[in-house]
Amino acid sequence: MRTLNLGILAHVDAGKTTLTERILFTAGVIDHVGSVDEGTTQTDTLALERERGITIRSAVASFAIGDLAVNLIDTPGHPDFIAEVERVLRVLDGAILLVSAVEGVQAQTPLLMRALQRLRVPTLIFVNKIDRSGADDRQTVEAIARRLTPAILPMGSAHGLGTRYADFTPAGRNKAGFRTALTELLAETDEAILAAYVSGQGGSLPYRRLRRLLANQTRRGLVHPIFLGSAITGAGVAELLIGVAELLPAAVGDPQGALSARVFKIERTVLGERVAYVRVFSGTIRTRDRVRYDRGAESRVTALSVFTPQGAVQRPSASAGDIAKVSGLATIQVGDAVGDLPAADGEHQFAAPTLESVVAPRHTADRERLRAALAELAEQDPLINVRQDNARGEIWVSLYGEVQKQVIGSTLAREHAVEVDFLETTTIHVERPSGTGEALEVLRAATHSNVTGKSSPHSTNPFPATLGLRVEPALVGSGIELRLHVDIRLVPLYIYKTAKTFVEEMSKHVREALQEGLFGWEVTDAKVTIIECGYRAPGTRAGDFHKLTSLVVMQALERAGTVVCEPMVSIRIDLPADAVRRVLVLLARLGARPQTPIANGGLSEIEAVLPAKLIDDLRRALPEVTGGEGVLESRLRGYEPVTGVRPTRRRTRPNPLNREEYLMLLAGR
Ligand SMILES: Nc1nc2c(ncn2[C@@H]2O[C@H](COP(=O)(O)OP(=O)(O)OP(=O)(O)O)[C@@H](O)[C@H]2O)c(=O)[nH]1
Ligand SMILES: [Mg+2]
Repeated sequence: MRTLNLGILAHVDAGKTTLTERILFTAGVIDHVGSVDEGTTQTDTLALERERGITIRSAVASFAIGDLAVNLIDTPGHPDFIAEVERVLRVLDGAILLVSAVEGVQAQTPLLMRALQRLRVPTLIFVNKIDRSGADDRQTVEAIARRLTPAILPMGSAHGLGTRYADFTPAGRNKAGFRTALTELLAETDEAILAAYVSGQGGSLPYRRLRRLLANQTRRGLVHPIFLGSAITGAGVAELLIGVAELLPAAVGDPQGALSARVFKIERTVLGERVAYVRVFSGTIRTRDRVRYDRGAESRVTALSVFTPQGAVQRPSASAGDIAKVSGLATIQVGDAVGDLPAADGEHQFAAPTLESVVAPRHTADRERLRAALAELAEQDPLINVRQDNARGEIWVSLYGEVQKQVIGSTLAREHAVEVDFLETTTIHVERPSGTGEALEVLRAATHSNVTGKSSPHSTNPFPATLGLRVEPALVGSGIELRLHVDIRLVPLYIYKTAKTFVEEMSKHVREALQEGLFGWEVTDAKVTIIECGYRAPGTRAGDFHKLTSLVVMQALERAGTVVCEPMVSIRIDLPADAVRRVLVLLARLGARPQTPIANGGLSEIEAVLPAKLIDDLRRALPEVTGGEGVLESRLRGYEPVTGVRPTRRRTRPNPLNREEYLMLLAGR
């Protein structure tokens, strides 16, 4: 049996969970359709999801279409849970992107589409809610063409829109308009079709060949067939499923090959045991196998269940294409690669959280339990980036927004019995080097050993190693890169074996030290070069290079100087033309940089850039100046230097720039 791992993605409330439920019903997996509003669906199973009527965690449900087994992954649409979508994106063979026929393309929709396109995930579009009043198929399809991709093809037509009789009729070979649209779309990317089309022979191309080519190009992520329907009434859903089977690719991968798999979700059982949701790309994973995963870890699989239309069923093994729940991998984390898969490249499809907050237990006696509970939440969602300020006894977490904060609060209370308060939520800034700086710590001269590199009798360097680093600005978005610029003979190969391992280890130390820059913010977009190196063999140990790195890199950074940057958002406001002036005045007052408004009939569109911290002010002020008609969309654009006072963040660890104190603390440990 072939398998397809299929994600459902959309802006919040577009109907993903409802469609999942309807698909399971249509495919015969359930004989009663649950409802989001009543909290009875197959995939919104957390108590919090059921109460709030929103999806928080991704969930898997399986069904079969003929000989095709489909694992459906329902994802959250709320922007606070975008990290969950990111993890799912890496394990998909195909996707359905939902767009509501009433609300149209919404803020998250283009973001999701771009991510799907970047990762070349073959994607069908489903225009949902055609039964709801206000549904408009023409406008929705036009918005998709304009804002998502022009490479689309409606696979039929909707009628009875806005009523519960709304339905979808698929187009076939005899529908002249469809055939022409299909030929034109394929001609965009297929030479032979293009040639036939321009010579006027397009009409004589066999229909079956066109359909085959359509499937081909959809599987390559080049075109996006559109289906229309209603998850509530079921209209168009059977046709969508036929489309899934015809147009999306099944998983490829050799069950006999080397094991490679990825974890996209982690759960804990009631007994506290970690369960990893694993997508197998190649090979087979078996109970009692020892498997390797990231951070050099290896554990034995103690139990395993595979997703099937009957639910997750206990099995001795899972093979290429399967999604399995795997127990026994004690230190596994979400996102980990298992077996031969290269570790995640660290490249993110969506922006990281821009807020952070102190979490405090309501009862001081709960402090330890809170730490443990947050560590558990972090293994499911590392982006919350739990940081501890030991000196002050504070714990910080990074957040996307208010809803995520509430969800973390409720989860801690319910699942861990810890009541917490979130104190002062603030914007996360970053620091970038503003110039170039170098620093050097030289190994103290010793008489009887074998010394490479520089040494000096006057050095106050407490560690038996020499290290010189240069810090300089790098391209925006490039992160931190470490290079080696010394003679290979100066590299302590007796500790690190190869220069590559040395650079990898030093890279970790540099990143760790740059977690807190001159103003306390994480340093990014920096190029760091090792310009001096030396050791005393034997005697110098890996730990010496580790400790020395913080000292040297911070000195170099101090000489380079840094700029503090804040998150900026790009916004787009759709508004009545007569409100344009008032909105421009409002934007100017907020210090936004607007572009020239674009008029479009009686409507206008303004795009602008402004600091993320002002988006709530804008959202609050907009209804008044647009008579309630303004529609605001925003997305994180990147970080830009702050103007005025540079905000600082309290350090949570000793500052290597206070040399005495830093060394005393190290010695004390
Ligand atoms: N009329 C109508 N309502 C729908 C349809 N699909 C979903 N809804 C309603 O829209 C609301 C949101 O549906 P969900 O299925 O929870 O949407 P979702 O995309 O899963 O939402 P999140 O997971 O929170 O992002 C619910 O009240 C559904 O009943 C539809 O086709 N027609
Ligand atoms: Mg949902």
